[in-house]
Amino acid sequence: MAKIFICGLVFLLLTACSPQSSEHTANTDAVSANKTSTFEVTDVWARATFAMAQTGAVYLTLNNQTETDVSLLSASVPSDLADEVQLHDMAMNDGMMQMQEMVDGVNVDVGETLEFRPGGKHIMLLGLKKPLNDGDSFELTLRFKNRDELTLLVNVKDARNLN
Ligand SMILES: [Cu+2]
Repeated sequence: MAKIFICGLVFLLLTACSPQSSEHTANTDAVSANKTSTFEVTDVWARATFAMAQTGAVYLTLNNQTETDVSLLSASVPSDLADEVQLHDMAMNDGMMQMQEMVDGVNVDVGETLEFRPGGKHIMLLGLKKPLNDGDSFELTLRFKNRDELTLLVNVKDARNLN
């Protein structure tokens, strides 16, 4: 009887501890200006463009494990890279999928993980001044409502090489 009780206790301890340790690992890997924060921006990349491209797209994942909703208002890149940066989403328009600007920004609710990915939400670079080549990197600054801005390094990847 005593043995069973001990095993049960160990099992409980293990299950109680494992979510915490995996969360800790995720925080360590996260790109974040504020280490105590549990708002994370991960998987930041831009799709490589062809030589004369006028536009580019950046993708990332926003994960809000704070106590308050987070609102991403805008993004910017150095002026020698692009003229303008907009937050875009895809929407049906006259039976066609088209992209449109999210002029009011985008909300990340408490506990939500929001993915910007090809075919969905993306950060659009307009008036691209040079092509984005596989292996390049550049700085992207995100501005939030009620939150410090965040500057991230974006790696350019050839989408054909992605899994
Ligand atoms: Cu777009």
